[in-house]
Amino acid sequence: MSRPLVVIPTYNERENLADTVARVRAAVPAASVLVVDDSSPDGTGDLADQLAAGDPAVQVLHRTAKDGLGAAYLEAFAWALERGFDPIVQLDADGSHLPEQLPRLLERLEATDAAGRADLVIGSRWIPGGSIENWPRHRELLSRWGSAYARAVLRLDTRDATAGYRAFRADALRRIRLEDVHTRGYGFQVDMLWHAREAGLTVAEVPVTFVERAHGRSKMTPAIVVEAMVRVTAWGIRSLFKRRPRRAARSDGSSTSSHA
Ligand SMILES: Nc1nc2c(ncn2[C@@H]2O[C@H](COP(=O)(O)OP(=O)(O)OP(=O)(O)O)[C@@H](O)[C@H]2O)c(=O)[nH]1
Ligand SMILES: [Mg+2]
Repeated sequence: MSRPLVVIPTYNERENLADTVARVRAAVPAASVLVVDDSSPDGTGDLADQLAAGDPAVQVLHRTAKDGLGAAYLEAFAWALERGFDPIVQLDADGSHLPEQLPRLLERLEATDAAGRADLVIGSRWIPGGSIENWPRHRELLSRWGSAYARAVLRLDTRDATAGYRAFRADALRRIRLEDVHTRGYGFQVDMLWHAREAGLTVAEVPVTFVERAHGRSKMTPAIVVEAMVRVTAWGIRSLFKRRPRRAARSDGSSTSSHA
């Protein structure tokens, strides 16, 4: 893991992008940055091109239309894997994920000591030491409730199941069936976690401070929340059927149980 790539998806983040990219480069100078812009009307894509022109470690993927966070990340993952980057980090452009805390995620990903090897490290708000700053109460409740619901329905161990600050080993991303990840909005984070579990990956959490954006607007919409809820519920129902033990008759009259 010697070629870290930080993927920053953007939609109308002109006021935030330059600061976020500069802070990532300062926090982890070895890390390259890939900005994935969905043709932001505010010119974020042009700004990203200017940043790339001034720093060979910054590159830009321009997408033709706003197609959701999940679709942007999937294209970026394919791009990164093709080019041999490892590890691959997800980080919001809006300042909510502190670049200064990135070494914390990367160190945990590299640890092979008593803490155990992790395939995916999540920057978590909801474990001891994690926190939020200036987040409206309704957003905190939505996030906590969303995490609790996903944890219960999908039987996940992760405390912050909707967190978007993540670092993946490249080989772990290759083991996930990315072609089966279809969630466009923020449910993408849960979708990836669900597929990571299905792939047998080890997930670790480290505490982070999540800071409410100072500039620009959230892209969160009721449709995105509904998409996540409907999908999590459907996966939960599907997994109930999948996990039911199947009885297979043997010729000696006994039977075995297996889990799909
Ligand atoms: N490329 C791309 N990026 C997106 C899209 N939607 C959101 N983003 C980016 O994804 C990151 C997270 O989006 P935010 O709007 O901050 O969503 P959030 O952090 O869940 O919500 P807030 O707490 O309200 O900010 C930001 O960097 C956005 O610019 C999209 O459709 N395409
Ligand atoms: Mg945000």
